[in-house]
Amino acid sequence: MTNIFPGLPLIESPLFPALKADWGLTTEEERIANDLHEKGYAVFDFPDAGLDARIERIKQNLGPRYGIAFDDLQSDKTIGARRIQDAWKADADVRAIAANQVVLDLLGKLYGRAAFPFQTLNFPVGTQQEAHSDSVHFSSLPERFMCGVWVAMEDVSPDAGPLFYHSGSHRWPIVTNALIGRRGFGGKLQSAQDPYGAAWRALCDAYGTTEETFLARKGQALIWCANLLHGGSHQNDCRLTRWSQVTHYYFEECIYFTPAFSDEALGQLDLRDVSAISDGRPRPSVYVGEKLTAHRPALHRRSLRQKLKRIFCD
Ligand SMILES: O=C(O)CCC(=O)C(=O)O
Ligand SMILES: [Fe+2]
Repeated sequence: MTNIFPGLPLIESPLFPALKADWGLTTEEERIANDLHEKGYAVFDFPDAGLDARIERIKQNLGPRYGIAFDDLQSDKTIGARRIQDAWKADADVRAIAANQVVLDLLGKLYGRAAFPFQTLNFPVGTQQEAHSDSVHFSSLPERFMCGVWVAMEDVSPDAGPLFYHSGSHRWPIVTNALIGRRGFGGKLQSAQDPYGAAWRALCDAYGTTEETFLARKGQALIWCANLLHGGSHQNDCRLTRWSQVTHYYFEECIYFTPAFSDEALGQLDLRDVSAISDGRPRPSVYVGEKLTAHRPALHRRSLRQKLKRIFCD
């Protein structure tokens, strides 16, 4: 069957039930596809026989950088840095998890475009972040060609601030500046999520959903769709760890930008310079087969100063 909507990820297309018959999915891949379509997330066992050894090496390598007394079982683990961004640059195991070929092939099948990883985050504890959608940070045109893959690096206790999500929220309106009546282009924010919290809470109230937590086993992974509301629950026991890695993926042949600092209708896009972790090559923004050039006046690339500032907000 021809896909009349190439501008939608296959798993988010209204034609999904008819289209998936042609993909040659295994039973497990079809379960993952169905879960993403219906719930906006899917859980699977991370496909890497060497994962346990990688996890141990990552903990050894990154552990000292968090400023946390991991060896003292009674110490507060939530003090200090709670995340390291883009550790893949110096850690081959973080990179291998991000660039896992089975995951890349799976995402490519599910979305109908080749996937590439562009950012990693490594957490030793829960983030305790409120419900949010990553789409204010990283979006694409056409929209929704972004996803996160969260990997549990230990069994997660209910008291360790597990990941939570609102099932089905990927189908809710995408909260953009236009939706909440603000201008974003050229602005500055302490956190790129700040302007949108009330809107996300209003949507949760309106749709009447509650948070579902993911009590993951070590080695389990969860894919979230671009617009799925998710966050980190309150950590009841500050002595616990909750080691995890999140890799964010984009898909080929899109425009890549930060909606929090864009006004799309005016052509004012805060474009992202993205490169694929898997092959190190840049992925310039492309719109329906045409590469965007930097000199277009309405388009804006971040200055170095803005980039440095944003590292702490993304
Ligand atoms: O691990 C968590 O608590 C959430 C992480 C998250 O929201 C993200 O990386 O996008
Ligand atoms: Fe997130």
